Amino acid sequence: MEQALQRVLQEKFQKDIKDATKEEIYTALLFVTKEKMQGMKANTGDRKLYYISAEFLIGKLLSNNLINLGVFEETREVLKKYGHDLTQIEEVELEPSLGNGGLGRLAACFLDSIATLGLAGDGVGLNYHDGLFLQKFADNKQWEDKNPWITDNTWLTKTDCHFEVPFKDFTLTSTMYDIDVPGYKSGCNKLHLFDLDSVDESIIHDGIQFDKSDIQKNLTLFLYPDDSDEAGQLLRIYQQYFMVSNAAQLILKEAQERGVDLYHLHEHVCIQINDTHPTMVIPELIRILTTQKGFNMDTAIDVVRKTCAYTNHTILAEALEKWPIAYLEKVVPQLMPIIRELDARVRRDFHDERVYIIDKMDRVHMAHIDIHYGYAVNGVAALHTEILKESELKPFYDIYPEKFNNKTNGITFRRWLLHCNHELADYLKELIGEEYVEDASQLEKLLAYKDDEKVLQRLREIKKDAKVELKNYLKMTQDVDVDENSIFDIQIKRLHEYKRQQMNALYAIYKYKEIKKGNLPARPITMIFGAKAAPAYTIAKDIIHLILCLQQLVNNDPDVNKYMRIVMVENYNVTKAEKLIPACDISEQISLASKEASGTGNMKFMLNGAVTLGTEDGANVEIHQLVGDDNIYIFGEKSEKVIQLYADSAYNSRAIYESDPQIEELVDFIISKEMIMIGDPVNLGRLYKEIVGKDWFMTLLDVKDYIRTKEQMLADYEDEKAWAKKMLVNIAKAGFFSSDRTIAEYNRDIWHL
Ligand code: 26Y
Repeated sequence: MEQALQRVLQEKFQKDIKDATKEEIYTALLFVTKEKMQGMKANTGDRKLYYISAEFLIGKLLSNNLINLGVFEETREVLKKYGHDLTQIEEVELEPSLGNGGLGRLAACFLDSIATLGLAGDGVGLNYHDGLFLQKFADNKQWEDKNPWITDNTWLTKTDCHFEVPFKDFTLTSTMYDIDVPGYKSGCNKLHLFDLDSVDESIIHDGIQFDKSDIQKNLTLFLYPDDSDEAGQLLRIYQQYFMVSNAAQLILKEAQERGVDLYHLHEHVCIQINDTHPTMVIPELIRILTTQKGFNMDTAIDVVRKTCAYTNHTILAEALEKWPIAYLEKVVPQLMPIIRELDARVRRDFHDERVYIIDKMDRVHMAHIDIHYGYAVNGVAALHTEILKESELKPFYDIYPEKFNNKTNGITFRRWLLHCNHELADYLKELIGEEYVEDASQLEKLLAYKDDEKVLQRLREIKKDAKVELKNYLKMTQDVDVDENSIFDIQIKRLHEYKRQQMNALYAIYKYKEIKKGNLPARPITMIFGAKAAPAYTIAKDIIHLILCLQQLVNNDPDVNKYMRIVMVENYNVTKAEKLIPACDISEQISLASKEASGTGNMKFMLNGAVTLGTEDGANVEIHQLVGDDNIYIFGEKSEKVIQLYADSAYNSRAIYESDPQIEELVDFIISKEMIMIGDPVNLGRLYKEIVGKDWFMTLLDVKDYIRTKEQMLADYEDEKAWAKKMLVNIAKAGFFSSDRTIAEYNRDIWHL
C-alpha cells in the first residue's frame, strides 16, 4: 500500500505522502483501491443473481473496501507513519445518496455478503444525482435541500453499456455506471446503476423543486420524488420502468453472452425483486421474450415465473403499490396488454377478487403480480412472515403455501462492527480470536466471560470511549454539548408514525415534568433522535417539530439541562449512524407491534453492546428469544391484540386520553404555553389533534407501559456490573443477525447459486 500510494501521489500531484493534503490522499487512495478491485477475480458461477432495488444505501466506501481487500490496518498504519489519520481522510468522501432507510441499507448489506460468500450476484438500480434530500433544521422545522454527491472523485465507473428504453412518447438511451463490490477475502461483484446523460441538475430550484414533466432532464434526479400529484406519480412510473427495462435488457444480454438458451433462463439466472418497486420487470421480461425472442405467451410466462422471487418489506397498506391503469397507459402502454393477460389468467384460475391483479377501481396491484408470477415470496423476520401468511397475504398463502418463506434480515459485521467500532472489534479478537469475523456464530464464545469482572470493566470503558467520540462529533457538527457520563438513549430511523417517535417525545415531556417537580434522576439522560420525514408527510414533519421544540425547551432550561438533554441529529444518514451506534446504551425499538417488518438498526445496536427497549415486533421478537428476558426490556401490547383492535375498529385514543389524567397531562403539554411560545401553533395543534382524535398507530395504548419500562431501565443501569453483563450477552448473541447467515439462507432456499 505504501508504495502504491507514493507512486500515485507522485504521478497525480508530484507530492510525498507526508506533504499531501487530505483531499490528495483521498484521491490517491480511491485510485489505488479501484486498481486493486479491478485486479480481483469476479465471482462467477453457472447461475447468477440480479438483486433489483430502488435503493442501495451503501454509505461511504473507502474504509469498507479497504477492510474487504484486507489492507485496512496496513493503510491506517502507513498514513499514521506520515502523520495522517484515516478517519479524517474519510471525511473528504461524500456519502452516496442512493437510499432512504432499512430496505436500502439491507440491499447494501446483502451485496457485501453475497460477494463475501463468493456468490455471483450483482445489484441493479438507478444513479440518482441528488438522491434523497438533504435535511436542514431552521425554526425548529425540517427543510429539504438537494443532496449532490457525485464528484470527479467517485467510485462510479462509466461503462459503454447502453440500452434503449421505450416510453409512450419517446425512447431514452441509458448509460450504465458500475460500482465494484469486493467481498471480504473473496471475489468481486458489481452494483449497476442506470442513468440518463441528459439529466440536468440545474432545473432544481428553491430546495428540491423542479419541473416534474421534463422527464429527459429529471428522470434520475431524486429518489422518491414527491408523488402527491399526478405528475409525481407518473415520474415514479417512469423511474421504475427505466430501472427494470434496463435490468431486463442487461440480464438477457449477459445470459446470451454466456451462451444461455433463453428457454432455460431460469436455470442460469434468478432475479430478486426488492419490495414492489421493481415489479414491472416481470411484464417487461415477458414483453421482450414474446416480441423480440420468439417466445409464445405461455412459455414466456413460465420461464419468467421460474426466474423471479419477491421480498415483502412492509404490511402498511400505503406502501403496497397500486398504479392506476390510466397512468400506466400514459407512460408504458406496451406493458398493459401483458398485465391484462396476467390478470385474465388469475381470474380464470381463482375466483377470489382479493387476489386479482386489476381491481374494481382499475388499479394494478404490483405485489399481486409478484406473488402470482414469481416462484418465492419472503418476509423479513419470523413474526412478519407469520403475519403475511395468516392475515395480510392470507388468500395468497392459501393458494401457494410452498412459495412463502421467512428470511430474517441481517447486517454486515464488516461495516457495523469492524469499521464503525475498531476498539470493540479489536478487543473481541483479543478475547475470542479472529474467527468471528468470518463466522459470526463464534461471538457466543464471549459468554464464557460473562462473570469476568475485568472483561465487563473493559466493555464499559469501550462504551465510554465511543460516547466521548460521539460527544466530540456532536460538538463539532452541531455545536451541542452532551455529557459522556449520562445514559445515551437513541432512536434513529425514518420518521413514521408507526415507529412512534411521538411516544418517545411524550416520554421526554414526562421526564421534563418530573425534573421540574424535583424528582431528579440518579444519572442524567441524553435522548438522541435522528430521522428524515418524507417531504409530503405532514404529521411526520409535525413530530420533528415537536422534538426540535422540546430540544430547545429542555436544553435551555437551567433547572432541567443538568439532568436531561435532547439532541436531534441533522441529516441522519449512514455516516452518522456509524458514529451513533457504538455510543448507545439504550436502543429504542418501539414500533406498534405488527407494523415494523423487521428493523435492522436493532441488530446494529445489539452488536455494539446496547440494550434494547422494544415492543414484541419484527426482529425484536427474535432478539428477545436469543438474549432472554434479563437482557432486553419488552413492553406494550402484542401483535395479536393490535391486529384484533384494527379488525374490530376498537381502538379509541380519545377515550384513553379522557379517562387517564396522566396521559392527558402529557398530551396537553404539546399545546401548552411553554411549547406555543417556542413552536408553531399550526404544527403543534395539528399533531395534538391527531393524537387525541385518531392516533392510528396507538401511541396512547402503550405510552404508560413504555414510560414505566424505560424508568426501570434507567434504574437498572446503575448496577454497572449487571448492565455490562447485559451488554456482553447482547454482543455474544448478535451472531445470528450477520447478513452472511441471511444470504446463506436465501441461497439455500431461493437462489440456489
Ligand atoms: C414507494 C414507497 C411507497 C415506498 C418507499 C420506501 C415504500 C417502502 C419504502 C421502504 C421501506 C422500508 O425501508 N422498509 C423496511 O425494510 C427493512 C428491511 O427489510 C425492514 O427492516 C424494516 O422493518 C422496513 O420498514
